[in-house]
Amino acid sequence: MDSASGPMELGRLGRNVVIKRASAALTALICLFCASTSFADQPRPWQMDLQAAASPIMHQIRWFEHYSLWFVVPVTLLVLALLIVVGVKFRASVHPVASRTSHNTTIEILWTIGPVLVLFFLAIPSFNLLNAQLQLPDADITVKATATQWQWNYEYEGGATPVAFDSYMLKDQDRAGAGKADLARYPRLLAVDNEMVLPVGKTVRMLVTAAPTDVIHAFAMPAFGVKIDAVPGRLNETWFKADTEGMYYGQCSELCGKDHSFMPIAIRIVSEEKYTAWLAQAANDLPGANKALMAATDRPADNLAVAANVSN
Ligand SMILES: [Cu+2]
Repeated sequence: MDSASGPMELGRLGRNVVIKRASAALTALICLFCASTSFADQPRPWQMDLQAAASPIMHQIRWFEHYSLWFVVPVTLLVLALLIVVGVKFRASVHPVASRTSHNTTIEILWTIGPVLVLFFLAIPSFNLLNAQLQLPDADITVKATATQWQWNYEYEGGATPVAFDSYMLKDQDRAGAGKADLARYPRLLAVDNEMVLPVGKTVRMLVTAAPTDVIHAFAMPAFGVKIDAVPGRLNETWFKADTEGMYYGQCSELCGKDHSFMPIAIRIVSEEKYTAWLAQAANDLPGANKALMAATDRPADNLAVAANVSN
């Protein structure tokens, strides 16, 4: 008895350590996800899922994705199961003489009606989503994005003083000078020198084009569910309404030449007051306006985990 209780005790201790380590790892993982929400969304290493939704359209896209999986997964499993059953049950060694059945009315009816129903249930919400994406609501702000090999130009329409600027990918040697050394907030290959700044909760109309003698690019912002071609000589239109403040990253999404992967899109979503102040200052002094906005919105990197619990 005594000799048996030793190993059992050890086993229990071992199990406790494993459970403790697992719960610590889980907590760390949860903290990691919480910390990441404090600077909105961007692609991450080994990301398997879509970026977190930050606009009504993207919420709808996420919903539709989950909804369609309820059809995709069962159909895939059914086909896999049928393949296995048929492969095993009707293999040559068991069934030396092949069946000559050529018709079965019940099966014909079932496999016609089944797919029709599946397509019907997929098509209705899909068309609704497409409509919501393509029907522009009344816009509060209009910004024109013009793509050139290889940067973006943003032009704020309708203001008293025009605000327009180029947005280039941030080079590593310029990070310190720009005050953007924090790689978590300003990731490599995604951070830019001048972000597009927009207010939270406002409907933004994006006019998207490419410079007249340029090539086709595409304006994409995954967290807002936006992706639209930038075609020379043609003005495309899309919209979004960001529902959370923070920094969002996208990339040119149409292969456009050698620096295609070096023309990111960065949008900083801030409160309406901060946006108004930034816009007024940006008309005359863009670097000053950006610096003031960074000072007002960016928190020190070591506070990210703490800041995660405070909405920005
Ligand atoms: Cu491009």
